Amino acid sequence: MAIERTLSIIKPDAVGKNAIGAIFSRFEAAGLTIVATKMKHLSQAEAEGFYAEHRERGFFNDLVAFMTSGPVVVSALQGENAVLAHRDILGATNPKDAAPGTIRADFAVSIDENAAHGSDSTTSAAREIGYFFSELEVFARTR
Ligand code: IDP
Repeated sequence: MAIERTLSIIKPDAVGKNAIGAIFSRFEAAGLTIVATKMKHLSQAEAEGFYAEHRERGFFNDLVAFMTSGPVVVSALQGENAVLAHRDILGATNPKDAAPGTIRADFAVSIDENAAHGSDSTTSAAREIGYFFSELEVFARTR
């Protein structure tokens, strides 16, 4: 089993529902360790840069507007197979398809406002963690 890191974003809808602690608890219950975290209100340029791969998609402007609509909580999570382990507990992108008990099934109402983001590969994770955190802000914690 590989020890990996992945990026989590608790999106404005879930922050607005006061669900930060509940979602953090799920990370820890799944064996993931929070090794960096901060609350931030993304600027338009930060949100556009983060989602640059989706720039040509029809939902891009709505996604950027949503992600800049309120504060988010960005975190780096570490653990065995962290990328997949995190996406498993997030559930499907569309909460209507998300398995019962997943974060998106429990905290999201629509694909546009789906509670949380998780990196989709170790390559994306490295880029996304570097997008929000300096090396000094990510702690080499072990459990
Ligand atoms: P992911 O967040 O599960 O990795 P992606 O396909 O990378 O899903 O899409 C990024 C984000 O863009 C999604 O989390 C969702 O908020 C939004 N999104 C994706 N597909 C659609 C869509 O068809 N309509 C509206 N928003 C979408």
